[in-house]
Amino acid sequence: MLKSEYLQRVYDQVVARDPDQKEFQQAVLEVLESLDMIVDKHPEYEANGIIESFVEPERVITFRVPWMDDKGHVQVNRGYRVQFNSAIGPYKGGLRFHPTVNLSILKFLGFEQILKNSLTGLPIGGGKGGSDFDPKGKSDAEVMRFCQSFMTELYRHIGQFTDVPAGDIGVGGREIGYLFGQYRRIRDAHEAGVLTGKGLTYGGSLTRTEATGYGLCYLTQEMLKCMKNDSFSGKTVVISGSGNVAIFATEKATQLGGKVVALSDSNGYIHDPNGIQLDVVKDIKLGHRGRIKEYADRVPGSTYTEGFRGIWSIPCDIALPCATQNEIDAEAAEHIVKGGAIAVAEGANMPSTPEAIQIFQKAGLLFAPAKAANAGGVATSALEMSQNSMRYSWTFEEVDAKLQQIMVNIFHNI
Ligand code: NDP
Ligand code: 2IT
Repeated sequence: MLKSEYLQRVYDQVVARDPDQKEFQQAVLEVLESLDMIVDKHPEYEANGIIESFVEPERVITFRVPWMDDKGHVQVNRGYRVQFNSAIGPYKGGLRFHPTVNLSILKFLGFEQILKNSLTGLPIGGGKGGSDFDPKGKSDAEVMRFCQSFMTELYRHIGQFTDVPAGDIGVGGREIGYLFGQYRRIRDAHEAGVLTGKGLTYGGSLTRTEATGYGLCYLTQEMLKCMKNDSFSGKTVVISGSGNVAIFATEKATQLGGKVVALSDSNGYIHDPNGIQLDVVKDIKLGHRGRIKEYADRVPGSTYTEGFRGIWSIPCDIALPCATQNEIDAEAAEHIVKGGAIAVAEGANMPSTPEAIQIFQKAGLLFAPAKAANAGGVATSALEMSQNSMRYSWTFEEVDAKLQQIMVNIFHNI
């Protein structure tokens, strides 16, 4: 129960309107619980219906995405764009291609994106989109045909001043390339600022690929320094996932002196007590889109265990969940606390359940929530938009320095 009768009424309406949207309800409740501490001092919120507006997307678009597979069969997926809030800039947020995608997931992501984007200090509103299309096991040609069909519907709703999508789970450089190519053909214009995460040869920004994982470590580093006069140096780090965020979090945590001992995918996790060899992981994941299991076959002394939740039973000093929502439940959180961790920082969006967060807070761990900790990706997307507007490219070092400063600022703001 919320203390504020106003906030409780807003929350009850969210639940009544969309009773099946559990992830969205979870994300809204988290924010309303924070607002509960201050809302009484702001009668103007209720007087102007501010919170009611805040929890309702400005626009939700759903569309059919037919595409032809390699056998010549027509497949039909569902596409979405949730344009949540454009108060401070064009809608900005990634596209997720994963079979679990539905409106509840995309509304929770779009809702969190509003706050995350505003924390970056850059002029970007919040949105999210995607499809229940599963890129796993599809050929490049199938992914291309899917992306072209997806953009054939999406193009009319986006634009550099309207809505600027990017990547998320299942959407990386390959997909953004196919999407951008189709947008350019339809519009007959090279409007680079319509998508971010682009390739470097056609308007992408250096450091965007690394930005979410690097930014997560920059914020964690500042948190360790300011709250515990400590650092990554000599710390054992467990990172879940083995995609874009996890790989570059591993790279930066290692550069900062940490030892990353575990990574995972949706099937299971690897444990390498000697420290993960990132060149092997990159070869598996970025080289041929393989499974993380392969690492244990290639690196002596490492092991693979089926089931992705088990990764949290490995003792660590710093836990960086970088896979997906609700991956850390109460049981996993208990393991993290018992393992002696001092900090948890969320690279994924909403990876900790409410019960897990309570356990971290009770145990006195440092906890950096996703809206702050993983904002480096979208912040660098906004820097990509700046460069596109200027028709200019900054060096890796210039973008990286701006990213570091943004993450330090975010830490001090929260
Ligand atoms: P990728 O698609 O590159 O990698 C996702 C990783 O998470 C894979 O290892 C995947 O395993 C695993 N994973 C995905 N879904 C599940 C699931 N349901 N259960 C268990 N494991 C799963 O995505 P990203 O690295 O880009 O995204 C990871 C997280 O970070 C997401 O929460 C995303 O929203 C968030 N994020 C991403 C940003 C970005 O810039 N890319 C920015 C900010 C946040 P498998 O290969 O088996 O599916
Ligand atoms: O969750 C996120 O912040 C992202 N997937 C990145 C969004 C973006 O527009 O760069």
